[in-house]
Amino acid sequence: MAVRFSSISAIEVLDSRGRPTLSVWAALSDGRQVRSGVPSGASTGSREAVELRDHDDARYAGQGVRQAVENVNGPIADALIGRSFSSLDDVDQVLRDLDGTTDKSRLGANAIVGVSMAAARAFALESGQPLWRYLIPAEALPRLPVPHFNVVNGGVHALNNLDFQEFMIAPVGAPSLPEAIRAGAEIYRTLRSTLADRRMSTGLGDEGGFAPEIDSPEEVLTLLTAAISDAGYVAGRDGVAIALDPAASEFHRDGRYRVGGESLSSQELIERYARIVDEFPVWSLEDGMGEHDAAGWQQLTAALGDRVQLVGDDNFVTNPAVIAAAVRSGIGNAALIKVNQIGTVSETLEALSVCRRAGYGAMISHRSGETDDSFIADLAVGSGCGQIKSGAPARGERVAKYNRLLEITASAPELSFGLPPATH
Ligand code: 2PG
Ligand code: MG
Repeated sequence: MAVRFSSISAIEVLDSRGRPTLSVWAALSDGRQVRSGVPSGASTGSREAVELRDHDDARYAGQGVRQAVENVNGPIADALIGRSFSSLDDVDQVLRDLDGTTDKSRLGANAIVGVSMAAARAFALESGQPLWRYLIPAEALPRLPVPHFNVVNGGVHALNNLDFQEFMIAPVGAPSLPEAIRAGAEIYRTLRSTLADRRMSTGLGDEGGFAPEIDSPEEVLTLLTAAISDAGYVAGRDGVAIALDPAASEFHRDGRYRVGGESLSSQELIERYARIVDEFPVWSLEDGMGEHDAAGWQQLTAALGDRVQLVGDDNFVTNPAVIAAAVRSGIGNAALIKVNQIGTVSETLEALSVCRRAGYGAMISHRSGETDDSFIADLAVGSGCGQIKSGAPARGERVAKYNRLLEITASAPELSFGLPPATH
C-alpha cells in the first residue's frame, strides 16, 4: 500500500475556547480528501511539543496561528506532495526531520500534528479500513474504552475557586459502551438538578462540566457520589467509579501545594489523597503531584499505587522516552496519551507501546481546547487501551468523540468493552 498526496493545506479556524487553531486538509492522488482539527491545552506540561503561536498582539491577543498555517502550506506541503509513502512512520519521520528540533518548535507541533493526523486518515482510507482498524498495533487487540466524563471543572478550566481541575465519572462496570454513555449522561443530568436545587451555578467550564462555586474537593466528591446513586447507579468499581485529575502542577508553588486555602507538603497532599480514596469510589488519579516533584510522585506511587491507577500527564507528556524513564524510577502506573503533546501519531503509538510493554495503563485524552475532530475515539479503540477522557457528555466538541464511539460500536458489535483485563 502506498499513499501519495496531491495537496496538503491548512487554514486558521477557531477551537472550542474561541482561540485560533488549524484545520488541515489533504487530498490523495485520486482526489479523495481527509481532514483533521488540531486540539490545544491550557494546563500544559513544560516538556510538551511546542505549539507555534504568532505572538502578534494585534490579532487574537497574540494567539493567531498564521505562521503554523504557512508552515503547512509551504515547507510541509513541499516535502510531502508527490512522494509515495508506504507507511505513516515514513510521513512522520519526514515531518520530524524537516522540523529538525526535539520539541517541534520550528514548524510548530500544532502544524505537524495536524498533518500527521490527516496522514493517518489517508492511510486508513487507502487501506479501505475505518481509522480505528488501521491504528491497531501489531501486538494488541482493539477494544471499546470506558469513557471518563468530566462533570465538574475547576483549576485553569473554570473561573471558580476549585483547585482540582477535573472530576470525572467512569462507568467501569457498565455492560456496554452505549450503557456507559447513558450512565454518564444521566448522572450529568442528575448533578445539574442537584446543583440547581442548592441554588449553585450550573454554568460550565472549558470541558463542559459544571463549575460551581465550591472550594473543597471533598464536597464535590460528596455531591458526585450522591448524584451517581440518585441517578440509579451503584457507586464503585462494579458500577460507576470516579477519576480525578487535580492537575497538581497548577497549584504547586515553592515546594508547597495550595489546596482550598491550605498549604500542604507533598506528604500531606498524599495523606489527603489516601483519605479521599478511603472515603470515595475513586479508581484513578491523574497528576496527583506536580510535574517537578519527582520525589512526591515516587512517594505517591509507593503509598497508593497498588490501590489506584496513578496517571502521569504533565510529567510524561506522551513522550516514549520520558515514560520509559518513569517506569524505571517507579513513578505512576499509567500514562495519559495526547497526540498533540508529542506531535505525531507515530510517536503517540510508540508511547502506547511503551505503556503496554511496561504493564502501565493508558488513557487517551482530548485537550481542553478542542475541535469537532473525533480522531481520539478511533485511537482509543484501535490501541485497545480501554480508557478515554473527552470531557462532559455535553457540548459538541466533547460529544463528537463519544458519538464516534457509538458509531464504531454499531459498526463492529464484536468489539469487547471495558478496561483491559490487566487493569486493576
Ligand atoms: C489535562 C487536559 C485535558 P489541558 O490536564 O488532562 O483534560 O487539560 O488540555 O488543558 O492540558
Ligand atoms: Mg491532566
